[in-house]
Amino acid sequence: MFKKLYLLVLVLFSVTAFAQKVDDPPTLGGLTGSVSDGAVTYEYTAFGGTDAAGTNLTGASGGDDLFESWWFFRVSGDGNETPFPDPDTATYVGDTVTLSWSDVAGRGFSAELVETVSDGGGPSGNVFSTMTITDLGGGTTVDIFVFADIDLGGSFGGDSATVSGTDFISLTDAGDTGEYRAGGANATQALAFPGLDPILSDGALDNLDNSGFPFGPGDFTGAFQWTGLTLAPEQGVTLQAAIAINEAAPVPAAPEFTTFLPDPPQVPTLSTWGLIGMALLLLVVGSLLIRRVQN
Ligand SMILES: [Ca+2]
Ligand SMILES: [Ca+2]
Ligand SMILES: [Ca+2]
Repeated sequence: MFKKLYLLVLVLFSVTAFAQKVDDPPTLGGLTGSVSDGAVTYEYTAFGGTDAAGTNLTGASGGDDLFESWWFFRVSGDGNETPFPDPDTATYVGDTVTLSWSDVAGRGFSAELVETVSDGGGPSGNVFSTMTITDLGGGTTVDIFVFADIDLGGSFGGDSATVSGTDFISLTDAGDTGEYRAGGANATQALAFPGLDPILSDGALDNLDNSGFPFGPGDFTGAFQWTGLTLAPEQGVTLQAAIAINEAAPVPAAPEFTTFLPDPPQVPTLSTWGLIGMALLLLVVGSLLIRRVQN
């Protein structure tokens, strides 16, 4: 009897322990991940550390339209551009990925990149990126670059590109079309793979020079540059970019600076009122003394 009871308890305990183990959520490894809307998925497969991140965009054409993409900066006075380091945090919720940096490479500004994937059906789709950079107190003047190695239709070859102004690239490959836009960017460039990633990751100073158009057909890489973004202490600026496949890209806004307000005026404190009171008292006493002298 006791033996049976003991076995029953043992079995129940084992089942409970097993259920606990199965119910535990899987541990998410590292900072990579993916987000989806309908059939379209956007994924960070690897953060580059010293160059662009590995990214995929699938479901908007017959294949993976994106090989790599990333953001780079050059603080005024630097001798080269620097890739944003691996983010401090990365969250993947529904159709939106958010990457954040509390102090980008220790350079005195924070950053948050919010990217949303959208399924346009057909197939078609886009990734819309909003990067906000905020000075941490010392003031910052910086150039920001955004880069993408787009492989339209899932093939790295066969891509042709033209440019409109300095912030709107149009791509074609057979039956597929693409748009790569960066709101209000001051310069752009196209260059065949390995293309602009090594140029923005090396030790030399480079400015995009609007060259490379019309591009291809070939293995397209492209980038945009916002020049001389000047932030007062604790001021921020928001930059937007979009990659669209087989549909028009949502229009990214030009750089938008947060309204910079100096510290609000202080309400007079007790000591201020005290000083005012003392001044009034001195005025009264002074006038009384003058009167006495005159009398
Ligand atoms: Ca292609
Ligand atoms: Ca460079
Ligand atoms: Ca390419």
